[in-house]
Amino acid sequence: MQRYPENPVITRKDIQSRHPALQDVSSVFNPGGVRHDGQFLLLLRVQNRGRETFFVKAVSADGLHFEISDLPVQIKHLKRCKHHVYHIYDARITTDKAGFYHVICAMDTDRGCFLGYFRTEDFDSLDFIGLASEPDTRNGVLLAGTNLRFERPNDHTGADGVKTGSRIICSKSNDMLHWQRIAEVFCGRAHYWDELIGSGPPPLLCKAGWLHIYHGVATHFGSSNIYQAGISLQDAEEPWITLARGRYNVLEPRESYELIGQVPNVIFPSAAIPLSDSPIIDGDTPIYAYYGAADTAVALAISTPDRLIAHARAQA
Ligand code: BMA
Repeated sequence: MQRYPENPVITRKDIQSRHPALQDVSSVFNPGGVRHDGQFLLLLRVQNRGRETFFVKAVSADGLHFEISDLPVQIKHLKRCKHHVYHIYDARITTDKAGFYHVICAMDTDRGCFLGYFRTEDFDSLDFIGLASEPDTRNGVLLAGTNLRFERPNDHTGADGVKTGSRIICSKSNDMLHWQRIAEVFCGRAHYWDELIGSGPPPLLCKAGWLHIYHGVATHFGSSNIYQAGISLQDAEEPWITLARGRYNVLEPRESYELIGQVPNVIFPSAAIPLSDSPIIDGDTPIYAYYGAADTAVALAISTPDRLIAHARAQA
């Protein structure tokens, strides 16, 4: 993946809002993203100095220069959630043929972290449809056009007490709310770059299969975990089958905006927008991958399915 030389593409200084809670914010990171009306659209995770979380919409014609809304995205019908909600964050977005968008977010509640399911047509507001996972689940990504998703149970507790996970699971649903886990996709590889794992952006269907960008965490360094991005290729028909998985990461923290910030050493890919509206993406189509850098800013790296899949297949 090639970093955009003028990274980061969005920083806290770009959040100029009319909303009283969004003055002089602390950070903007881990965006969801999709093509919308021929433009790049990002749903930014913005945190203020109260460490409260908001979504803010950003749109761009070229994927490099964004126009950012001056009001946060409204969350509608949140009363449908019976638990007390602290934070809604890390949106993953897919398009629907019916003309609306599916948005799956992590939701921190007084009963644990769930996946929440939202719908929208315009990203000015998100309709909360319901909690859509077992407790302690994050990184839910739909495989567009199927009734499948990947999710990551938080069944691993780190030395710092933080719940995380080392297995990506494929699950199935007929109503988007009730999901049945059907197969394990793959596990973390102890001692290497991807000990803990979670899906990044929703996988993209290419001729060779589903191109899956995921994050891997190396935990065996004394003072800090290292979050990196890597690639796997999943079978087009049975996406829980892994056809190839990169031995190396494709993006690791090296630049100062990735090394220094609220959480140092973090690359957290969360949106991958192809420069194509085709349901099956050609191998040479540019893919714009947006990621949270050090939980502080939004950065961009660009590649193509051919290059990423070649990386996943190369084992030496
Ligand atoms: C993960 C999530 C992400 C965050 C990342 C790095 O567990 O909490 O939202 O970006 O850690 O801190």
